[in-house]
Amino acid sequence: MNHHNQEKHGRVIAVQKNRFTIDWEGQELAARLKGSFYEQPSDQWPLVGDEVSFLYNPSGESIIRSVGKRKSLLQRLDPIKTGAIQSMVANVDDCFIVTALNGDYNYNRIARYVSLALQSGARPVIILTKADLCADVERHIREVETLSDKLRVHAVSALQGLGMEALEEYFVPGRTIALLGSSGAGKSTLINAVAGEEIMKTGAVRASDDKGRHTTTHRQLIRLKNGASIIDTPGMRELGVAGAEEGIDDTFSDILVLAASCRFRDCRHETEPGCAVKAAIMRGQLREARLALYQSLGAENRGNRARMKEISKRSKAYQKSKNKKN
Ligand SMILES: Nc1nc2c(ncn2[C@@H]2O[C@H](COP(=O)(O)OP(=O)(O)OP(=O)(O)O)[C@@H](O)[C@H]2O)c(=O)[nH]1
Ligand SMILES: [Mg+2]
Repeated sequence: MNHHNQEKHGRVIAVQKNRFTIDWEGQELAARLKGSFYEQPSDQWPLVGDEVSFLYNPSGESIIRSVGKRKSLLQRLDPIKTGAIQSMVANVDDCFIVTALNGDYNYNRIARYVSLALQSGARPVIILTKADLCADVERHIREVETLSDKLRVHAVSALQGLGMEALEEYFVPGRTIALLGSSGAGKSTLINAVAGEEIMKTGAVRASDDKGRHTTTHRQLIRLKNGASIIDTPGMRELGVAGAEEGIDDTFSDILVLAASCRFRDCRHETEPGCAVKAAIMRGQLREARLALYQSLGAENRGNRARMKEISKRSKAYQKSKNKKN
């Protein structure tokens, strides 16, 4: 059969600069982008997890022609370019937020991940790893559960095979699970345990602060034998929230419900009279720290949005002045 110049559909499993790897019916194909992609901003380029249509080339690189509609899209503040949003992965069903039960554990950081996961359209699932290193696993589970009623929380030890059965319900045919977390949290180790073989390289953490050494260097989609897909990602140093209003509101929906009863619609829950949020804190129904966390994430998100607007205004003005000269 002649496969030349036939449009096919596949899924992007790896991206390295402008070279793409596509899974097409179980085969891995090297691909590059059709030229017109280079006239678009690079955030329109295919991501790991994207469904793409491409021209099949059996003897060289296939050509990606278009990207399918995304059912979810995980984004964060770009850690390198100030004021830009970076897209990470597409079409994720379950976002595993992987945190180790050692020095890596940080409640406020988990709140950031949850806000971004809810914003993306994926379901956030907290995976507390290295349960074998922690004496009070139950307390941590209960603490994380207070973050949002939209969360599922599991504690596991991938090394000792503890609690892993509870994850089986996620790895079903056709579903995509992405693992996010800091370097050394145990993402790749978890993938190896689920796959039952050494697919990903893993690396020891620094004894002084439990931090990893960035062993995984690029995002990669792995197809498990049972038909589920799992995406490994490099550990993140920072996770800035931007464009995540709804995700933050979703995470702290209890505060929004309370705020609906404030006397003033624009109540900032500071010193206004008739503030239902402050009243809930007085009654012991809402923790002050939770309100503070909600407000600081919201402020960071708004600050980044304002900065993005400013940058886009400046770059438009620059383009205009350049066009005038030409
Ligand atoms: N004690 C214990 N150690 C674990 C567990 N899971 C992973 N580790 C160890 O933690 C270290 C880091 O694991 P990785 O899987 O490489 O971590 P990662 O999240 O993929 O890190 P990056 O690729 O750098 O983002 C390795 O030495 C693992 O053996 C666990 O359940 N218990
Ligand atoms: Mg890794």
